[in-house]
Amino acid sequence: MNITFNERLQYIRQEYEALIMRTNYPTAETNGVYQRYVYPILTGKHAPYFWKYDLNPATNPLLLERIGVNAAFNAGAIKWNNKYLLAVRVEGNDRKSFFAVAESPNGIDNFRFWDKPMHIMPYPGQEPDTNIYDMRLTRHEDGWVYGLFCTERRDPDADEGNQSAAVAQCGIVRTKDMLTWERLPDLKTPSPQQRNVVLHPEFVNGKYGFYTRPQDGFIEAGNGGGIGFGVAADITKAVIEKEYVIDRKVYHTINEAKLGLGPHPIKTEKGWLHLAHGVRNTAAGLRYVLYVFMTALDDLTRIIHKPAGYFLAPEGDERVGDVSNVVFSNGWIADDDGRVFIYYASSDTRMHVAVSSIEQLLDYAINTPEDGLTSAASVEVITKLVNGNEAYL
Ligand code: M1P
Repeated sequence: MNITFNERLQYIRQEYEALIMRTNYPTAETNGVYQRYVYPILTGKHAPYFWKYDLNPATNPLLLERIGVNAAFNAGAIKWNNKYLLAVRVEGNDRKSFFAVAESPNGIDNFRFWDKPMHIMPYPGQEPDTNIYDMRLTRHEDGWVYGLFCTERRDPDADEGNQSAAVAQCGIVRTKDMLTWERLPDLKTPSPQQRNVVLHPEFVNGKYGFYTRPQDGFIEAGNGGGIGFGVAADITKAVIEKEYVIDRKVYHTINEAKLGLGPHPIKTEKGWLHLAHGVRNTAAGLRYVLYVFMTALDDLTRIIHKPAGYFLAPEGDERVGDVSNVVFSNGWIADDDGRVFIYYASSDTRMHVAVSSIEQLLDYAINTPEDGLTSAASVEVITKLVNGNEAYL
């Protein structure tokens, strides 16, 4: 049977609308700290069909897909005019990433991409970006919303035969309406490579505070592998003279290979709440998990609480994708009612949400035992808990 152009178009539209409008449900199981949801909130299939198909029957009579969208992941997040917005890393079949805003009325489902992706222009006089990804959104007290992202260019010192060596640095854009973005010069730091750079939402002694991730090589952390912090006097030509590593790699932990901050921290009365990713190496490759820590209100470089191990690790279907065994987060939203929407990606392929609250996250961060760094110390912590529980068994 021959399907006509119009029948096929109707089918494509229906499938797209059904996917966008699908209701999401909490999973049956929860650890009490956060609630996962059954369906991913965004995938490559959520990209509008009119980004992919030429809908003109004269130029595309067979209605073939012209531009493929491979994945939608690693999204920055912000609440804007009562809507939950994600600045999503969308990756085409051509491996190029770009940003596109998706909007939801409730933070959990019905995420719909705005009609066109964000068009990030190169900064005049600066080498154009080859690839851009992983935007962190910060509503700064100076009145702008900033988007800090990774800009990647081929390593100019690489041999002709090496077409994968890259230099990663931090690109900066800002907006007042989420529609038009002003490009600023890339951040300058003492480190040869930067990814996972995050802008602190408040001034720090009158300067802009940046969480950085100094790194020696594009993949390998080398000696620089930790979450750093530094300040710049002027964000329109931001230069950090000195980075202080505030959380570093530690042997036989979830972040022994490298680590990086996720979204900007949330201010609470007990300290700044941070979400970060930790990476370790395994026989199956790198494993990325999320962890939580807190820093002091009077000293952004002082960690006051750090629960042992991971907060959230890839589970079930999340474990498989383009880069398997990865969860990554660069966006969360602290809502007015105390809920916290944690947006995380799995395996560099799709986006999910987990819902928690400031109360739950503080309880988790403050009362989860810290890592004793040995098996014996872990057993001592469990034994203490069991002994205390005897009266309740
Ligand atoms: O593939 C996993 C992640 O790898 C990088 O993270 P990091 O810089 O910490 O190694 C990033 O490219 C990130 O986008 C990706 O999800």
